[in-house]
Amino acid sequence: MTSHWILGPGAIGRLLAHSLSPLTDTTLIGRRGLPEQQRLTSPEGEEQTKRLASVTVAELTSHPLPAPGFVHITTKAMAAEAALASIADRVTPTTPLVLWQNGFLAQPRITQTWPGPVLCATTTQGAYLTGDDSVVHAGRGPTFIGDLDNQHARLAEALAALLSETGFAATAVGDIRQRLWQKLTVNAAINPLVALNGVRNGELRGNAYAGRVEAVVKEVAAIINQENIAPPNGGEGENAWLALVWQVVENTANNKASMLQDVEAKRPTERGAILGPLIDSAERHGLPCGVLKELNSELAKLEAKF
Ligand code: KPL
Repeated sequence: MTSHWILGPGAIGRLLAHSLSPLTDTTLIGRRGLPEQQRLTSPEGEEQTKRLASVTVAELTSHPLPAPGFVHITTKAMAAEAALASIADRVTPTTPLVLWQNGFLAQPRITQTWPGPVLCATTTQGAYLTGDDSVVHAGRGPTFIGDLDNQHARLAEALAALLSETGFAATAVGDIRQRLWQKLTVNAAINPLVALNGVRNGELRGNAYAGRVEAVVKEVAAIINQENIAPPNGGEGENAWLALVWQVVENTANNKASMLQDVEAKRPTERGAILGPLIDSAERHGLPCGVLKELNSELAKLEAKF
């Protein structure tokens, strides 16, 4: 039985552990210990309590576990590299990694530096924690898995098949870079604005914010074009991106976006992984990015007060 380590027991990490644990040997790894009994509430409201194995990074040193078949990194984007470094000497360097981060920061860096295969996953599964022993699976959504250099299609297919068997619907794809940048575009248009203004996604449709959403999408559409990312749904240019953003705003109108949740909890946001790659790309290509930079510095000021 292939064993899976899940580094970063947040909401997606715990949802993964609940899904994988009947079929595989799964261990959650975090900085602090977790209760053994863990509750999962399904999107239909059904509750199930399971024993999930978990260890701290420190315990891994004193009681080494057999080397895993896969390491999933489910931390926030800016913590992924440090999390990997904290266990790197306890796994063989050819161990496949699966990166579950938002944005496009950790993925290219770890792909360049890790000797083994590095898969990236992008998911629209909705989940949130309600305590140290409880995660709510708020909504089902597809997950796509692939590697940035398209060299590990078989591995991505095997993992997607395993996840799908557990009910965590996943598909192996050959265009994960496109999909990560598409998601990043949507996140850049929604997350900073809702986080700075303390509103739910649907409120962006109002007069107070719609103009700023459009201004962000205008800058991002030009940048993403230079990154050779095709507009979504076979559409063209800025309008296709705007339509996608409004569609997601509509579908998630009642959501508190992840960046708003971070701000409310006074945690650092993922602005570096979401706005950072867009600003870097704009600067490389000599494109305007004043709106993105303004959002980034407003978020930086807010985080400085935490
Ligand atoms: O991905 C999201 C997030 O909250 O990070 C969106 C799509 C904005 C939904 O809330």
